[in-house]
Amino acid sequence: MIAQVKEAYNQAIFDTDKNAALKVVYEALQQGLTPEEIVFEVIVPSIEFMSTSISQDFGANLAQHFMTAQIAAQATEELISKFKSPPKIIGRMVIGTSHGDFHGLGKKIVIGCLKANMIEAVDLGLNVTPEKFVNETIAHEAQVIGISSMMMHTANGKNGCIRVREILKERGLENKIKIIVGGAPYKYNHELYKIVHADAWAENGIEAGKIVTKLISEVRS
Ligand code: B12
Repeated sequence: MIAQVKEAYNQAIFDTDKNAALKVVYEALQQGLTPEEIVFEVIVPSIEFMSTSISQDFGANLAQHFMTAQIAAQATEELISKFKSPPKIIGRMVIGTSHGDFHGLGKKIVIGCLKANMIEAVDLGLNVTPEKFVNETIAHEAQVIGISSMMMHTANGKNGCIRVREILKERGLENKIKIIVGGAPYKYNHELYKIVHADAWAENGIEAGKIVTKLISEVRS
């Protein structure tokens, strides 16, 4: 049965049909699949599946990528409350776009993928100052700061990651909080994350889920 559920769910995602995808999830529950099975055997694999099989055409790609993450986030949130034993949330990350940057789509996708990886994501929104990144990380007791930048000057400018790193140093928080960056400029220059003094970068939401999991375990060890 799980194979049919997977197929129906992936088809709905491919059609960017959120209602159809959620209907598949609810029907699967009624047919006796557990919430755990649906999250870990249908929803999470579908994120991987879509990332490798969707069209290379930018417009279609964006819509499918976006919907995959949004539906995954919504369905996962609803199903988590039905888990037999509460799932282990492995850690927390605050995420926002850097100061001066109003490109928010990539960030939303990353948040969806983090949630499906049992990482709490606190969305700080757009145009976030370095001070706010650090203050909110402390307030939410997060282990990781995620900074999304879609323009070169918001990635390597002095109001972005570089300043966030300086503030962490000034406050003696360097070993307690890790920084991960992402967005178009980092795709063009894979070494840019080092230049802006981040700990890591990720090319997409799926990679972000894996790398943030690793960063959280480094902070906690
Ligand atoms: C859509 C778009 C817009 C929309 C944004 C809508 C919105 N609500 O987000 C609008 C129309 C508002 C816009 C405005 C502008 N834009 Co614009 N925009 C784009 C465009 C076409 C796509 C961006 C996008 O959404 N991509 C889709 C998402 C899914 O991909 P993504 O963001 O890369 O995210 C993925 C990864 O990068 C990664 N990721 C992203 N963030 C993070 C964060 C972390 C922590 C991690 C780990 C991973 C990660 O995971 C994501 C999911 O897989 C790009 C071109 C491009 N191809 O990138 C130009 C682009 C980014 N824009 C550009 C420009 C110049 C502008 C404007 C200045 C235009 C103008 N003259 O007004 C303004 C700037 C506004 C501002 N101050 O921010 C330039 C930047 C050039 C540069 N080198 O600096 C680009 C590259 C276009 C170009 N080739 O010239 N834009």
